Formats: sequence, C-alpha cells, structure tokens
Amino acid sequence: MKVNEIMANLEAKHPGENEYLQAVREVLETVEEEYNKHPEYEAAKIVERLVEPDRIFKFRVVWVDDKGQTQVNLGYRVQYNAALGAYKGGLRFHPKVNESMLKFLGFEQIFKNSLTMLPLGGGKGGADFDPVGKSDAEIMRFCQAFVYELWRNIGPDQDSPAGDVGVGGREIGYMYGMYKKLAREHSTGALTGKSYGWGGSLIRPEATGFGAMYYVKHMVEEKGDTMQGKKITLSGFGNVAWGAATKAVELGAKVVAISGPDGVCEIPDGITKEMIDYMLVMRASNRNKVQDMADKFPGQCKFTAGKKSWSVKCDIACPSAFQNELAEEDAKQLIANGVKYVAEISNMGSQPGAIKAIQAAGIPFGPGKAVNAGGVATSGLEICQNAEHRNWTAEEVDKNLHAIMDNIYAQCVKYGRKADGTIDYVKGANLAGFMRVADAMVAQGII
Ligand code: 2IT
Repeated sequence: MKVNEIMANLEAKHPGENEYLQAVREVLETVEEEYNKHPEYEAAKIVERLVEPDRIFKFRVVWVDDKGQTQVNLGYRVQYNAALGAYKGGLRFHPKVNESMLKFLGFEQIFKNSLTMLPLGGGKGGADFDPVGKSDAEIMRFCQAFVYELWRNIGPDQDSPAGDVGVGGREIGYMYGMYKKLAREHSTGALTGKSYGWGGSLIRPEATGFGAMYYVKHMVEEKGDTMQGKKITLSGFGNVAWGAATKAVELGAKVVAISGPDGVCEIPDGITKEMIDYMLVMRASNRNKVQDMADKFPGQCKFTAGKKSWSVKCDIACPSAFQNELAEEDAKQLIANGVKYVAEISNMGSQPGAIKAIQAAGIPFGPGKAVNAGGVATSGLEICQNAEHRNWTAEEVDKNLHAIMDNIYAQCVKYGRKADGTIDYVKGANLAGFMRVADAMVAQGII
C-alpha cells in the first residue's frame, strides 16, 4: 500500500468529501508500515475494499410540521463493513449531515467496534434534520418517517442503529415503536439505546462518558498521576458530556467547563450534581444553549458568548461534541495553559494539526475511536441482553464495560508503544482495530 497513491485516487473519486478523506488518511498513515509486512492483505486488496462502504442507502424523509406544512429532509444509512458482525453504529440528526460526514463516522466505527472485541460490524446513518426548536410531536413524526423508509434494512442480525448527535433515548423510542409496528415483531436488537423496561440496558445512557473516563484514568495513571483534583474541560452538554461529567466527579476530578454552540460556561469550583442533572433538562428543551446553565446557576457559572472550552485552563481537555472541534490554535492555547492530557470523546474531535501539536509537545493524546468506544460496547451488551431476553443489573453492565475499556487501553498500549517508551495512542488504536478487521476479511475471502 502506498498511502499517497490511494488518497490521490480517493480524492479524485470523492472530491470535497473532506471529513471522509481526513479519517481515511489518518488510519492509513498509521497502519501503512505494518500493512506492508502482510502480503496477504495486499493480495486481497484489503485497503481498497475497506475504504469504500459495502453500500449506502440515501432516501427522502417527508413529514408534516406543527403548522401543517410539509417538510423534506435527506436520510442516510451507510453500511460500511460487516467482517466482524452485523452493521452497528449511531444515527446523527444535524443540519450539516451529508454523505462525507456519515462516511467518516462509519469508517471510524469499523475500527472502534473492532477494538471492543464484540462481534460488531461498522455503520452509521442519520439525516440533515435539525432538532433545535422542534416540538416533541415534530420529533416523533420525523423519527417515524425516517424509519418508515429504513426499516427493511435494519434488524438485530442485519444492522442495528443507535443514537449519536441529536438522537437520544426519546428518538430511539419513537423509531423503535415504528420499526416494531412495520416489522410486526419485537426484535429489540434492531435498535440500541432503548429505555430500560422494553429492551434497553442500564448504564447505556452513561456508557460513552463512563468508558471515556475509565480510559482517561489509565492515561493519567500511566504517568504515575491520579484523577484526584484534576481540572477537566468538556465541550457540549449532551449525552456524552453528561456521562463523562458524572464519572469524572465520582473519580475525584473537577469539571470546570462545558460549552454549546452559543459559547462556554465556566464553572471554577467544579460542576455539581444539580448542574449535571440540569444538562438533561437543557437537552430535552431542544434549545441548544449552554447559557441556560449560567442563568440557572448564577454565581457558580460564568457564560462567555462565542468562546470555546479550550480557552479555559485545565489539566485534561476532552472534546465531547462534534468532529474537528479542536483546531490547531486551540491545541496551542491548551498547551500554553499547561494541559497535561487530551482525550477525544467526540468522534474525530481534533483537527490533524491539533493532534500533531499535542503529540509534538509530549502530551498524551487519546483518540475518539478508543476513548469513546464504551458507548457502542454497551450497545453490544444491550444486544446480548436482548438476545437472551434478560436484563442485567447496572453492576453487571458496568463491570463488563469497565473490562472492555481496560482491554481497549491495553491494545492501544500494545500496538502504540514507541521505542522511547511513550505511547502513540492514535497509532495503537488504529492498528489494533485494523488488524482484526483485515484478518477477518482475508479469512472470509474475496466478497
Ligand atoms: O459513535 C458511536 O460510537 C455512537 N454513536 C454509538 C453507536 C452505537 O451503536 O451505540
């Protein structure tokens, strides 16, 4: 494999699909050396096959808003790679959703799912629907219209979507309800992130953030350090930031910033339980404004419009909202402010220049596909529970999640340890995830 040749071909074939091209380049650059030691990969054209999805469904979603007006959106499902299991990955509802975004997310998902060691293939989907300002009834009608189109292509042994940005428990509920009505069967494993009581798993809502903090704790301990008193900045205030804040506080750390599209909310004394609970209220309101937190807790929080979390001094920075949210200049500001660790909880949260700057400064950098894998891992555990018609206790789920994150961390160390003893977590995650998929593809023949 020659990365530059492959990338030149992909750029010609998929011009302007910048997020997709960025995600592919990063993985290929970090696996190139090892790949070229495996003639069986080259013979089976593993890379050429892996970079293109198995298939993409693209469809019109039509629904009626509260004013009685017809609305038209575009929906997608990218079924990327099924070497390790049925397609698995979230759905993103956001006005900027397009094919490039979902291809990058689907591509990342393949290796993330591989790292969990569960039998999960990679996929992603969503729509350019903007939940901001929508009523609950409008969200229900949109979810129903989306599933009306997609339902034949999902199922527990085919493809199992879950939530992502803009899709949480409420949306999964509406989608599962419509799926069940159309499929005429209670195939609970067709969607994950369901509510507890009708197939959902305890700890799934918290899992991405909990898993991320288990991983971050390893990064910190690797340096002989502890989580106690560490100042953490998060971005966003969605499901991921909520789970991460909950676990960070439990581990003795202090969350000193969250953010929104409108600006940053600084919390100098650290986030409280009441504030963490209020994040859920803010999400349910569909307003998408972090200023609401500062208005609710005046004196404890300070809102600044137009600023990002990365302007706030911290020990650990955790992008937890959207791709490319940490730019090179943000990384430089964090470094100047003495950041000790950076761990992405969002998918591809950092721009390539930011990762380079952080790594060049000798600061450990944890990539999203390893750090945030606890979410999809717990979706995998939800499917296990659905298959055996049983609900595990919260302790059982958390114990499994913790063990999976410990193993992901160990794989990153094994594949990412450099000659000088430090760890390149990006390379470790990509290589560990990639090898398992490549070996499965070789074993399953040219398909
Ligand atoms: O990015 C992700 O891993 C997710 N949005 C969760 C996917 C899943 O199937 O639980």
